[in-house]
Amino acid sequence: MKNLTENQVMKAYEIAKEQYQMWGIDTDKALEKLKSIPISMHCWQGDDVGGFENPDSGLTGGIQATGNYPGKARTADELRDDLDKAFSLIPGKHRVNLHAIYLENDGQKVDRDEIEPKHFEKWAKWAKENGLGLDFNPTLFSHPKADDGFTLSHPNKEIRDFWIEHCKRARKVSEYFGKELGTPTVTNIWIPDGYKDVPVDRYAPRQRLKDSLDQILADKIDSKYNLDAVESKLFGIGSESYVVGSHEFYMGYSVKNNTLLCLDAGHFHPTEVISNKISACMIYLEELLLHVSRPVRWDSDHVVLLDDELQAIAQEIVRNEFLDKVHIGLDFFDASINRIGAWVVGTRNMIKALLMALLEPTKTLKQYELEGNLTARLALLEELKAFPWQAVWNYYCLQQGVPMAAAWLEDVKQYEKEVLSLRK
Ligand code: RNT
Ligand code: ZN
Repeated sequence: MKNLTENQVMKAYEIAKEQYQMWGIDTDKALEKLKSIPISMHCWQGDDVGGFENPDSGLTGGIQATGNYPGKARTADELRDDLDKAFSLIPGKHRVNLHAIYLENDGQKVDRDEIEPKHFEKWAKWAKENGLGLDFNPTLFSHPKADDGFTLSHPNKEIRDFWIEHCKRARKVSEYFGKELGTPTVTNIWIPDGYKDVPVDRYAPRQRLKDSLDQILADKIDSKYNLDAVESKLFGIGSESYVVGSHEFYMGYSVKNNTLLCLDAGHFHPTEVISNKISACMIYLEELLLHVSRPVRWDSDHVVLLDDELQAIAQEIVRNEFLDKVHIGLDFFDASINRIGAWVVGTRNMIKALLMALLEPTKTLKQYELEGNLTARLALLEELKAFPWQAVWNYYCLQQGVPMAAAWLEDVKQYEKEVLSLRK
């Protein structure tokens, strides 16, 4: 594969820069801004949401990674190597989103209600060395105590208490990360709780969930170190008829308790989009967490494409100046392709979408809209689709020292040959 030369990229950038200037856009400023936006890259694309708690435990909780592409990470060291590789192909400085099942237990059995910061020391050390922030999730699935589909809303108090303890400890791990790394860790609670078939009592499980969350959040942690988020869902495999933690449930909970709300792109009806929810939620909430994902007919967690919805998500964040308030996390897991390739495609797409939004003459567009000049609004939005944002993107990659255009694919192929293919 032939790649662009530095000279070609510089020439194209100069022309693009002038073209954007005509609309009052400073491309250098846009790139300065872009550099400061962290994407929280989810570790679980690297091993199909397996984790290292127990090599034999399978993924449960109504989510599914399909495919058996060879070379998935089998240990935390391998996963960190793979993340390093992926980050070497992605421009900017970012974050890693961990789950509690990614602990390092040195061969000891450490149950979920026993996790401690010490089980995540290597992650913190690695993140510090690499200038990465960390985010965290208690894991309320893939465990015998979640096998009947209920955790924090379980009718049995003992089981609820087990999961409450797990979540409390997860927040302590987050606090530890936040202190170590000097950037707050977002702790996101997602539970699989729900019924396959039509329930009789929809209210009591929600009362129990509220009570459990209240207990978890009762331990106050400085927001310098930890921010709490709650993630809603519409349905899952095995919870088709009823999900306890629905959107209305968590929207109410987050507003009342001043937590973040997590909007996952795959957790709504197929024609609903989270891009249209951001501004509505931000009227009532201080901050949001996004799980940028791509549902294909269902909550399938495909690698995100640079499609209309991804661009709309980025536009909503940029146009409304929510960059400091909307935490951008990714959530997809495709086991049918090279997992590093999946990270690189999805994360680069998120960054591209943000770049396109930063290169928009938003002021002019808003002015047209206010004046009722909807023809001009439509015309300019359409013209922008053919603006040379990709010249700015290639220049950004050059500036950040990562491969331009599709050249990263060579690195992934090489890594597959030298590292991944040796994992049997
Ligand atoms: C599941 C949720 C949740 C998980 C991760 C692994 O439907 O989207 O965020 O994907 O926690
Ligand atoms: Zn999610």
